[in-house]
Amino acid sequence: MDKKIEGKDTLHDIAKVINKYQSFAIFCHISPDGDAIGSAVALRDAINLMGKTAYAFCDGAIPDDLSFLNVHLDDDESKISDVDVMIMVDCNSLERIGRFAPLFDNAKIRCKIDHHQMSEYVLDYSYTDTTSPSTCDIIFDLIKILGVDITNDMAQCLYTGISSDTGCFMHESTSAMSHFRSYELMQRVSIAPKPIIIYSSIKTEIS
Ligand SMILES: [Mn+2]
Repeated sequence: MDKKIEGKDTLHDIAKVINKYQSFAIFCHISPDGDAIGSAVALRDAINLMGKTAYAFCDGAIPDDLSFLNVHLDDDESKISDVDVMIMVDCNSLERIGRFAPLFDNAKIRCKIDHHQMSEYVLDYSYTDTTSPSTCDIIFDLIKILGVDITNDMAQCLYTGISSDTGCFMHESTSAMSHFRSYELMQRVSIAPKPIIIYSSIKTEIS
C-alpha cells in the first residue's frame, strides 16, 4: 500500500511525474552524507536507465569517507535551467540545497522526496515519510515502482544511505523493511560495502 504521510502526494504520484517528463535535475543537501549522495545518485541513474535524462547536483563534493562508492555527481550546471523537473532529495527546505536554491525555486516543476519534518516550503509534488529511517529506503521503493533494475552502483548507493542513516542498523528508526531492502541490495553488489567503513564515515561526520 502506498503511504500518504504529511506530504500531499504518494510515491506513485512521484513515479507518475517521472514517467511523464523527460529531463530531471536532482539536488541533495549541503554537507552531504551517505543518504544524500546515495539517494541523489541512485535516482539519477535509475531515471537515465529509463531512457530519460537526469543529473545529480550537490553544493559540496562527495566527502572523502564516501569515496569507496566510486560514483560521481554531475558538474555541467548549464544543463539545469532547461530540465522539465527538479527534485530535491533528503532535504526539507530550499536553504538546504545551498547555492542551487534560486534555480530550483524557478523550476517548471518542483518535487521533493524526503524523510525529515515538513517545512513551510510548498512544492508542486511532495512525498515525505517521516517514519522512513532514510531517504534511500524511499528511493528503493520508488525505483521498484518505476520498474528499473537496480545496478551495482545503485545498490552500493542505496545500501550506504540506509546503513548510514540507521547508524549501521543501530538506531531505533531501523525497520524490518530496512533490513529487507538491504538484503536485496547486498545480493546485487559485486563487492558489498562494509558496514565498518560506513560506520567510520558516520563517526567522522559526528566529530
Ligand atoms: Mn537522510
